[in-house]
Amino acid sequence: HVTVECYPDSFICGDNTCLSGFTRCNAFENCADGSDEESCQHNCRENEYQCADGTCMSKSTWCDGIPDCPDTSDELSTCRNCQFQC
Ligand SMILES: [Ca+2]
Ligand SMILES: [Ca+2]
Repeated sequence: HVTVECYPDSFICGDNTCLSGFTRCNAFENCADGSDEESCQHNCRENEYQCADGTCMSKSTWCDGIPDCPDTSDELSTCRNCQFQC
């Protein structure tokens, strides 16, 4: 297993991947196992992600190229999937 250097503010995924602290509870699964979003105080349903401002948005609106969150946080760099165009 690779030892990853973790900073004090890092979040460690269930698979020991180290992520920057800001990836935790940003309503996007950054860990391969999604553990960074598991113990968050989300009030959203299972099929929803949470915008940075707390608004719940359906996962289908995430990274679809159209800003749906009031703060457009559904279309930030966390959109790692090339769902439509790369
Ligand atoms: Ca996350
Ligand atoms: Ca969107």
